[in-house]
Amino acid sequence: MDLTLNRRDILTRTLPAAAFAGASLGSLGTLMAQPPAQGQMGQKSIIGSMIMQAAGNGQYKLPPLPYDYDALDPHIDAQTMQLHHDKHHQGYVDGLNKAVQGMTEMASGEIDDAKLAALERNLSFNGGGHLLHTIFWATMSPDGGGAPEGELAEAINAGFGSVDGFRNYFSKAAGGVKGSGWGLLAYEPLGDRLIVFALNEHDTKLMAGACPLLPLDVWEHAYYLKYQNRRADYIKAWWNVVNWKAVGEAYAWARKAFHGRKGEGE
Ligand code: MN3
Repeated sequence: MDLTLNRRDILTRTLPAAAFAGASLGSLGTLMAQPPAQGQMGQKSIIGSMIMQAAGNGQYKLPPLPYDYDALDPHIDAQTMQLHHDKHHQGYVDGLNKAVQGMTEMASGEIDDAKLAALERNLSFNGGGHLLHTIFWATMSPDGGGAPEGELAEAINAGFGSVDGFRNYFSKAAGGVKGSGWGLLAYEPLGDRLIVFALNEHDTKLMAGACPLLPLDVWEHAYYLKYQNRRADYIKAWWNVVNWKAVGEAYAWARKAFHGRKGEGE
């Protein structure tokens, strides 16, 4: 693989990546909620629709689940889904709104170092929590499971050798998180490749610029009612509800955003 970037590459790859850094709610949502070019995918992506509902009128909002609380049973139980979505995710939405309001207020007055550090932390924690949970709900489905197809499958094979290799690696990365965190499959635009990494808590500042495609919440609140301390069993069950179609759409859109026509079907 040729790793040198020429002048055109720097303009076409680096600048959009910098502009997209952090995979903000707005850019990701606007991008994914648009109708696909040339009827390629037929309808709006589920991730795009949910992200578009995750904010409005200058406020962040809790997007409704795209299925019933008990839809993912027996893999994820209804009570966990209800508490996780209605209470935990709502808490991050409220925290994010409070943090951005605090940022505006602090900027117009005296800036206290300790308060600034706390606010920075709240912004990253709640912003990451809101984005990751929104994509988490969208990438699960009662009709999920199976295997990825098409270009996503090709990219997984290229990056991880095989779908089984990817599954194993992702499961180990997510299972090995110390305390609370996430496993994440993301599109990394500079290398035009898929990467998997673990996040502590909701820290999306890691690997800024990578676009989240498939997050798995491994906080205890995501599984403890049903699986108690058996995180590995929860991860194994979660593969049965992964909405690969949604992940494939997100991959196609993210790639197209950074590489234009190149991503459309080479
Ligand atoms: Mn959670």
